[in-house]
This record gives sequence, structure tokens and C-alpha cells, in this order.
Amino acid sequence: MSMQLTAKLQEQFAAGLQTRADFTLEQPFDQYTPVDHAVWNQLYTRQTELLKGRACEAFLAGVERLNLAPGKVPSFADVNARLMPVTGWEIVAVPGLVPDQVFFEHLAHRRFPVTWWMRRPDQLDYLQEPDCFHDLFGHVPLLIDPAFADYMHAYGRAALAASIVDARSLPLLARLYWYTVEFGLVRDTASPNGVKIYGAGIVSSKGETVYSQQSDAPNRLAFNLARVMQTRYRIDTFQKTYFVIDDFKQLFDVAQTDFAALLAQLSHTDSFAAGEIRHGDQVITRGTQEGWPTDADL
Ligand code: HBI
Ligand code: FE
Repeated sequence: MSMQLTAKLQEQFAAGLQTRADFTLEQPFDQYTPVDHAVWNQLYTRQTELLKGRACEAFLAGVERLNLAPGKVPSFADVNARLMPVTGWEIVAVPGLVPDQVFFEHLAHRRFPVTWWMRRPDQLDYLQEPDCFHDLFGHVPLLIDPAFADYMHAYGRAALAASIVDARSLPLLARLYWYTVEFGLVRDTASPNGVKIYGAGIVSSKGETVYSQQSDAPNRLAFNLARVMQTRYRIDTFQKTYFVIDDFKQLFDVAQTDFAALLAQLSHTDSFAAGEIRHGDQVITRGTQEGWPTDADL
């Protein structure tokens, strides 16, 4: 990951906010403005309404159990008081994206880094970097689910170990994270296209919530670990392909496998285009590809 000093980081530095060696800081609660709380309220209200019947039950239950509420930006300490006793995960405040190894180190110790600041009102629908709404509302509800909590931990440990051994495994690990934690779907035969949503990048986005489950454009393929690690992705558009898990137990089992051997093997193989369907794929829906950009993906 390239670490350029973004405008957002410069702003925090100017406000005298300093981070510890592990890139964390105390959530600077008094820095939130009435506008920040209003933005949280608006996004929370909009997404909880939209996600009924679209997000998986575990996600919706997590929002309830963590007591996330529309009123104001949640206190991280309050969230931790509900989260830690259940799965041993805690959230820690960070100024934004942190270097890969720092990120993996946190996950490997059951700490999830949450960007503390809120997006501006003109960024309700889209911003490129993760903010507090994406990180907290998107990622944290599933950390109170035992199977998902263990998957994230196993991912963190495997990614930390692999990234120390060989930096060439980083793109493969990032794809796994992308197609599960950020943009994962889970089977639900009673729902449109046979899927419900669990990925944080989807649940924190109004547009992608509807598109990922209901649009005819994207492919929806059964999850396969090696296949996912070989599949490139786009960060600038809705996904061309979603990978669908059976349940969180499947994810957890995947993270118990010998990542090191698979990563060593796959780092020498070709990667696939984001929208490609390959021989051997288990196709749930074949996308019409309507509206897809024609330029090359990552
Ligand atoms: N930092 N704060 C933060 N949040 C992330 O999701 C994140 C990160 N640093 C690196 C990183 N993700 C990537 O390594 C993942 O794609 C695996
Ligand atoms: Fe994220």
C-alpha cells in the first residue's frame, strides 16, 4: 500500500492528534461536530432501512447487539464493552489506512482498526478512503458473530505470517479480503438471486447494497479460495463478480488451511480479469455485464 500523506492526515496532524507506534490513538470524541453526528444519523438510518431483508441475519443482529444507534457517532469504548465479552475482539481508533503489516498485526491480536473521522455531507454516497461509518457500521457488527470473528483472526494471523515471508503474497491476500470481508455475499435461497449481503463495502454503500443482490449485471460465483486469490478487482466501480459463501463456517475452515503452501504456489500463476467466468466455476448468476467499464482492471 502506498502511504501518501492525505489531506485527511495533514488535517489531523495540524489538530495536534498524535498516534502511537501501532498507529492507534484515543478516539478524539470532542472533535466530532454536529455535522459529523448528523452524517452518522443519516447514513445509519438509510442503511438500516435498506438492509432489512438484504443483509444476512448475523449482520443485522450484530448492529442490534452492539447497540449501534442513529443518535450520534458511537463511542468506541461503548462498542468494546459489548463486543469484547462476546468474541474477544476490540476496536481501536486509527487516523485512516495503516500499512499492511500493521493492519495484519492488529487483526492477528483480535483488534480491528477503525478510522475515527466521519465523511463530509457531500460524500454520503461515495468516498475513496474508509471513514468511521464504513469501518464501524460496515465491519464491526460481524465481529460479534463467533464464526466470522474467528475467520478474521485466522486471516490476520495467516496474512501476517505470509507477508513477512514473501511480499509477493500480498496481492493474493488482499483479493481474499476484498472478495470476502469487503464484498462478500452469502447463500440464501429465499432471497433475490439466491444471496444475502455480508461484505462491509456493500453494507456501507446504498448503491452497491441494491446492485450486489438485485442487479442482472454482475456474476455471482460460488466461493473458491484459489479462484478468489487469482481474481483481480476494481476499486472504482461496483464489482463485476461477487463470490458467494455457503456460511461463515466455510470461511473459517478456509482460513485454517495451509495458506503458506497455497500462496507460494499461486504467486507463480496468472491472475484472472475481474469479470471473467472460467471453466470449473460454479455459476450462481451469469452477469449481463451491462454498464461495465471496458478499461482494464487491476
Ligand atoms: N488499514 N485502517 C485500515 N483499514 C483497512 O481495511 C486496511 C488498512 N491497511 C491495509 C489493508 N486494509 C489491506 O492490507 C487489506 O486490503 C488487506
Ligand atoms: Fe473496509
